Amino acid sequence: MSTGHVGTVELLAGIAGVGRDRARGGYSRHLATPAESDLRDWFAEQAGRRGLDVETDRNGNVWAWWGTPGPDAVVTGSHLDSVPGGGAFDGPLGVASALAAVEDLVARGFAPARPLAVVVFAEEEGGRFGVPCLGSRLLTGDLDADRARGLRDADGVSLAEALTARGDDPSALGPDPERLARVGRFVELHVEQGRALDAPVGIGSAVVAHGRWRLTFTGQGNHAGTTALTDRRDPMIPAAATVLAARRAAARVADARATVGRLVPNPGGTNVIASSVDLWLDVRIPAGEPGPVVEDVLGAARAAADAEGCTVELGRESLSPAVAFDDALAARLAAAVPGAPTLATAAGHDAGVLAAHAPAGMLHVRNPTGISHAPQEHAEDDDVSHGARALADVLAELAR
Ligand code: HGY
Ligand code: MN
Ligand code: MN
Repeated sequence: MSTGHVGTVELLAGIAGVGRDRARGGYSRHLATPAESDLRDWFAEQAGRRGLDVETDRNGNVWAWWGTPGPDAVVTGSHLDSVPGGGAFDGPLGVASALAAVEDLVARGFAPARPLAVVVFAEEEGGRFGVPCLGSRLLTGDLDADRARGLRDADGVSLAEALTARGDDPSALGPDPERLARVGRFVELHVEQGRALDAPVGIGSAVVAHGRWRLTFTGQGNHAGTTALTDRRDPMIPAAATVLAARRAAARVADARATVGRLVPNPGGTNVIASSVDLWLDVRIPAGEPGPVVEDVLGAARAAADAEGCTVELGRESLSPAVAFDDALAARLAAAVPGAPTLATAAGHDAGVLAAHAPAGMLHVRNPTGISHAPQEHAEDDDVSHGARALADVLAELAR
């Protein structure tokens, strides 16, 4: 057990140097990389210092138990991986706050009446293998293990190969109903990722429907100088049209968001007409489903591809239905955190995956910049400490 109370701010400072991305700025902390390995080691050490028993499940999620693992457990936690060039708080704030909350409860002399655990879910962002909430979806069975094993990163390395390289057994991936059955309630604390929260802490009410689609445009690779415009089948042209079509399609639906943040030409030479271009479409719909917006974008993509003599293929990488968090749990969170406003989020979370399997809820901590998935993501020390105390109060309420 640690001697002094190490709060969330200090815990986050302890990992501030892990996974920095000098090229992009911010952090790039992805599954089965040295940065993630360092973060898992950090978590195991900090959890052990607080008297928690640490175990890693078949899907690479790390669980730190206060008491014997068992049914009706109160579970909190988040993720430690990031998007490429991400901020310091998305994920780690929830994990560090959970560790600080446990220490706070110990300092208060609290003894949980039921098992309590802090969990770190693997690859929540899908930053390396493309499917968000990889660890929690494998745990719940919402992601097929064979499909997961075959996911490939930007270098063509499969998840199975990456796990094998770090000494894990990819054949173990798959649903873990016994472990999932232990989760009585799950509460995730997370930095707010927009401008919706003007109080230190808010209570999550919902996660909007969202999904990711991959479009592959294929044309004819050729020389940028010797190929006349009339002889070209340049896949970059319909790809560019699709980026603009995504914005137009979203603008036609109330509060919808459609984004192309990743576009990869092949082979990617400055003096080379691409032979193919992959782009990824991220769609978020506060009311309804992403389908109509995706169809709108696909129609524009197909027309632009035809006009350029190219083909286009669409593949869905992930689809997360809208989630409304458990009302009874939200009411208990509100009682434990008096005066906290409630807010929905257009960001996906492991809590959204767990919500279909056990009562789940969220606490959000104010982000004064309103920016996330970028180095400017921020939370003030006072709000961070306020969030950790609120989480401790919530855990005391749920585990009493
Ligand atoms: O993409 C998201 O909404 C989350 O940050 N994974
Ligand atoms: Mn994120
Ligand atoms: Mn997150």
